[in-house]
Amino acid sequence: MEQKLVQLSRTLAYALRHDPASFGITLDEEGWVSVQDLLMALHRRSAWRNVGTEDFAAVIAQSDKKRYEMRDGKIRAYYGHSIEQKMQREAATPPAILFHGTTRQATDAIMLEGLKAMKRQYVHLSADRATALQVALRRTQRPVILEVSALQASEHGIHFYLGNDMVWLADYIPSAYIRVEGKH
Ligand code: HQG
Repeated sequence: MEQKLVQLSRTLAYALRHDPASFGITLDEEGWVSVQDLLMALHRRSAWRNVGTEDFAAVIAQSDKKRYEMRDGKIRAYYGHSIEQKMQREAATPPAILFHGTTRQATDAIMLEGLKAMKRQYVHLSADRATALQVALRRTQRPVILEVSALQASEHGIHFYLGNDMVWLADYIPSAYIRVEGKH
């Protein structure tokens, strides 16, 4: 993806996940904002004076991950939010196993106190091992993959939510449902 689109994707993350107020926009309860409002907000910044809907579409089409969704004149982030106002996500029954890629240090804490959302609104889980590995490699060269007994946790009352088709969300996962799967 060309550098300008990488920068735009980062800017969208700030606007749609972390700090919409600094762009003068407000997200609705599911994280949506109108494309027109977002464009007007970006046009006030010199770097994005000429940005258009087609650039959002290019970010979405060319990214390695499905981070943003645009439809019916609105745009939102699928996951990753850290703002105080908690985004309502659709609850869903998860598959038997979900994965979480992390560091060795975090694993020690996670096996004691469970998986926490930390700075984000939700714990992020991966639908497959390869995706979890990618997530972990952002932080460490020695990833640990955790296997989460998601369906069982869900049957015991832990809520799971849809992010995109590779990312699942949860409020908190107790360590009883987590197994250290493999060290790479
Ligand atoms: C760890 C990226 C200590 C957790 C990725 C993780 C993902 C604990 C870190 C998405 C803990 C939080 C989210 C505990 C959890 N004690 N550490 N009890 N519980 N942790 O970035 O899952 O590229 O908020 O293991 O690909 O790494 O931005 O979560 O290491 O999909 O689109 O605390 O963000 O997507 O880190 O990543 P994060 P994450 P994007």
